Amino acid sequence: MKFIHVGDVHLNGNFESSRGWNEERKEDVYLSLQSVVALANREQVDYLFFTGDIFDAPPTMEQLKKLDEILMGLKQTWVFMIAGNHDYITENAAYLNYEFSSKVYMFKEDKVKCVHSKSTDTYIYGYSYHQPQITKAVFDDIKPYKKGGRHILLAHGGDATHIPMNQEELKWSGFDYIALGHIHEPRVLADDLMCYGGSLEPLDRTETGRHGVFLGEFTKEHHFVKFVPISQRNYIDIYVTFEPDMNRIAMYQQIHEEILNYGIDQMFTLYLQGTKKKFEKLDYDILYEKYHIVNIMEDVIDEEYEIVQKRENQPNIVSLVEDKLKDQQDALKYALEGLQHD
Ligand SMILES: [Mn+2]
Repeated sequence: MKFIHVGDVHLNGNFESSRGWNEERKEDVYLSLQSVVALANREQVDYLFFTGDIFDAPPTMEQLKKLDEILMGLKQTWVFMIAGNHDYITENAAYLNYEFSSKVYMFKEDKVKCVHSKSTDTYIYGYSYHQPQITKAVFDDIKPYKKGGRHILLAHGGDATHIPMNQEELKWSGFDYIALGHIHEPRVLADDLMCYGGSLEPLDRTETGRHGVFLGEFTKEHHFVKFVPISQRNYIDIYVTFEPDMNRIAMYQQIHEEILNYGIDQMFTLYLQGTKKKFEKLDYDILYEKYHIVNIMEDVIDEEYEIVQKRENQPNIVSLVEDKLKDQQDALKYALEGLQHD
């Protein structure tokens, strides 16, 4: 039996609107979802688990239709999904009324429910939010309800106001896999057994690191779950160190090379450090324009002011000499030639 565990997708959320990238990032989330479908087909997985916050807010019928159309691309995979604290099920919610054309099972009830999938003898347990906050420990004392078969729990939350969970107890509860949602960093709490899927696409600049899905394969012989990167872009911190002998062009070049190392489409926080000449100033607007930069942090020391001043004064020597020798044309000629050769 093979499955893919997808964490918080947050479709239609507004990300990086301050940089004006929200439409682009919204599209990236949909592209990543397409990549998940492609991975499911390539790996021929039996199940796709969505562990809540599939949408950034309770979805409309049109938004569910768009999701449905993407999931129609699945060749053999069944989808199981729960709603989280962002896309919780309201009264008359589209989640309750929409009929999926793709092979989707949505956990709609306000209690833990179990569904049996005969083809692989797998029992899937799920629970959907019906309000944005839940302080009740819904999964305390939960256990697979029978022996035999495989048992998989889909759960969203884990903090005080979003279903508190005792991770240690959950780990030993007897499930074969516990697919968690809510925390946006992909996190393995127990190898091959319990993971937070993380956000499919990083949703704000604090979500650095890799983003993707967990791919699981459970057979009689082995049991493994591994992380597969999917996201279109990641947030990356890069450090660029300037040397005092670099001119502005060399500094831009250094930044460009660092960015190319990670890929030009990534989203960067640029940390500039080292020493530069005081008069070599970078135009940050050029950098923001050219790359996906979210922030520039500068901690660069300007080289000794004195040295800089000497150079800046150099052209004035010519005018000084011109002034002194203005009545002695021959002397002025030789003096200027001398200065030019310098
Ligand atoms: Mn959540």
